[in-house]
Amino acid sequence: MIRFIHTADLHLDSPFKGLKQLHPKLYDRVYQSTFQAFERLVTLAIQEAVDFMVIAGDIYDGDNQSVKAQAFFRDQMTRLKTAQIPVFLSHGNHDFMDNGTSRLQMPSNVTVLGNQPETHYLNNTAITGFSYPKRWVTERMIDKYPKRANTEFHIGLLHGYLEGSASAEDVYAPFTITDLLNKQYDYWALGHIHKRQVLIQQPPIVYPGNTQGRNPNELDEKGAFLVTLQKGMEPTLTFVNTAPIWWKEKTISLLGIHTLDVLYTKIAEEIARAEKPDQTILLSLKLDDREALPDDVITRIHNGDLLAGISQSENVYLYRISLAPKKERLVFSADDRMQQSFNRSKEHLSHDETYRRVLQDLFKHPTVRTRFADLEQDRHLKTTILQEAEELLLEDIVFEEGESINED
Ligand SMILES: [Mn+2]
Repeated sequence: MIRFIHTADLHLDSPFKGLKQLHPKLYDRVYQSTFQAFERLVTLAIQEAVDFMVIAGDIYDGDNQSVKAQAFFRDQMTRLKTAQIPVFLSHGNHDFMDNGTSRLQMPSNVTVLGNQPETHYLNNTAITGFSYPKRWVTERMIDKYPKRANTEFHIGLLHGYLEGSASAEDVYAPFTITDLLNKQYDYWALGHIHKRQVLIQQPPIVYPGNTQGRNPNELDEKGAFLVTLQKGMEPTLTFVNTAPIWWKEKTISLLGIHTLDVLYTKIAEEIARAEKPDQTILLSLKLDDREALPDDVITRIHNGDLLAGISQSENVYLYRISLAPKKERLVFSADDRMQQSFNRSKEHLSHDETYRRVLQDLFKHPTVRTRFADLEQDRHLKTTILQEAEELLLEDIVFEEGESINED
């Protein structure tokens, strides 16, 4: 049996440039967050006495890694060394390997993978991976990975892009799930895409996501995986939240609210509700169903007066209040029949038969058929697709207040 930590995309010393307008005390907390997240993870590794740690790229945020970040990272590696925990790491597109003259030497428990896929051994485990020698590694590095070693376990480290995924990250060292499965390793420790995803359960193919969200678009819980592999047993993946700062977005309904006073109380309640132990929450509130709100209150939301006047709590900082478009009224008030035909189409599409027909290309795709056999039956997926389709359509046919629907 082996137990290890899989992490990636630490982005130490991210500058959080866009947040300089925050109160200095809060900005400092945000700035320290990438460091603190990793420190928490190292503490956990020591407490859990794991066998080793793997880091799949983007340890540092910048090309020229700050001395501060390197010194911090070395201190953390030394803590692991004292606890006799080896570390295998690769550099990614953000922190690719330069000629080494500007680097601090890591302690002896740390193995830095070279520029071509190479395999290292630790007791019964083989670990294969490579570091980026430059920012742009666009070739299919996966083709250079060896087949499974003759050890009890084989782990692949790969900082790269899953082909076909709709991620914002750039296409570096692309691969497909089939490529990975063909190598017959026991675990794929991926990095690069910041959204946490377990692509396959067995053998686990995993993006752990970054350890700390870096902007308001990185909303999911951030952390790393504690992994146990044992022959003949299901692998165990335990997600550990490491982020001291959590970007959150919440939509609240204002049905029936028509005074500033009630609205203010409602927002204060949401702030109190968002409190979490050991975390600072950066909260964005989206107000839906605001039809009953009078115009003067709307104006105070638009011009920032309300946000500026909210009393912030110690651990929850509300940084944005936005209004959802008044879609239903705006779009359909002009024409009743439009609403009716929209609803009819929606209902039509939600029939199982129609839904399957529309999506048959996806469901019949060979990769989908073999890897996600139940996709067609997945009710949750269907609900999500229908909801998102509706939102996208409404988004497109909405028009601004005061604008005429019959443009001529
Ligand atoms: Mn990254």
